[in-house]
Amino acid sequence: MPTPEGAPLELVRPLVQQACGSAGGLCVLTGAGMSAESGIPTFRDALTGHWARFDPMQLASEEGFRADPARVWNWYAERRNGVRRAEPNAGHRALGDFAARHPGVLTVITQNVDDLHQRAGNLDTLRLHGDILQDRWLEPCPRGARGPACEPGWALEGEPPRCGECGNPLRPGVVWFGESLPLAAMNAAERAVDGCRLLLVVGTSGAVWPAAGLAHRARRHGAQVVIINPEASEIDDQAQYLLRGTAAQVLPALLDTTSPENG
Ligand code: BV8
Repeated sequence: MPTPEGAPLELVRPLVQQACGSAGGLCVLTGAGMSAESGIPTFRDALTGHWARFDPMQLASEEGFRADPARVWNWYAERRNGVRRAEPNAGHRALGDFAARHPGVLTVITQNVDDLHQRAGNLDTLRLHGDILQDRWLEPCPRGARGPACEPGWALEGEPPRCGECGNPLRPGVVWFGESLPLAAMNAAERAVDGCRLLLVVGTSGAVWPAAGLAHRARRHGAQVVIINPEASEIDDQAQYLLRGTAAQVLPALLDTTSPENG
């Protein structure tokens, strides 16, 4: 497959083969572009139609939620329905199949809040920005101080649903801008890129930190970095190879040829 910019696949396939030779040899960092061919708009494209008037950073922030809880709740409700309707694409499936053929070799790290990697078989995907299908209370549950906290499922209907006892609203279980990432996932992601031989960066603009810094970190630890994206990204300078194609096109072509015996 010709890649107008950067190396043809033929130059990158041997790197995948080499990475198959060691535990944790291959890391994949994905962004919204990974799910675009599953019909989930990328973060920048998520603002279509009614939402085009809003700034994503504003909607995906505690400040934005407090300013207009119903508006933010409904934006997430629309995105959730999109995730439930979506199916993993050939890119997700190639990663799931690879993990099955090469146990212990692959670590998938995602910025995405959908569950398509898990549905494609990568159940141990490290989720840096949370899960859009999970809810949690905005404030810590006051009951929690002296006993079991209220279950999010007990919330009374509403936009957003609220605790019938104290009015505490539910919020989506995602990481909003200005909020720190889940420590366990971020530490595991850093350990994974420190120890890998090859990092594939798929479908991210590289604009959001600290996730984007994982490419720099992998490079600093001697890994080869390959970017798969039809467009230029803000971290192209970290890559030895740029593959100008889509996730569902390039990942099967890159991964489906690797077999356990030639690992
Ligand atoms: C934090 C969940 C600590 C919510 C998300 C350092 C420098 C500058 C800024 C900062 C910095 N450190 C921190 C910041 C601030 C901020 C940040 O990065 N701002 C940027 C935007 C300037 N970071 C934070 O706030 C982070 N937290 O730092 O905490 C802290 C805590 C307290 C006080 C101080 C510090 C939290 C960041 C996480 C925010 N939550 N998501 C939700 O989804 O609603 S981020 C969200 O946006 C997504 O999860 C994703 O990560 C990101 C979007 O980026 P991409 O995934 O790359 O998607 P995008 O649409 O941009 O691009 C799509 C790409 O795909 C394109 O390149 C396109 O060409 C390509 N593509 C399209 N189709 C395809 C394709 N590729 C392949 N195949 C295709 N078919």
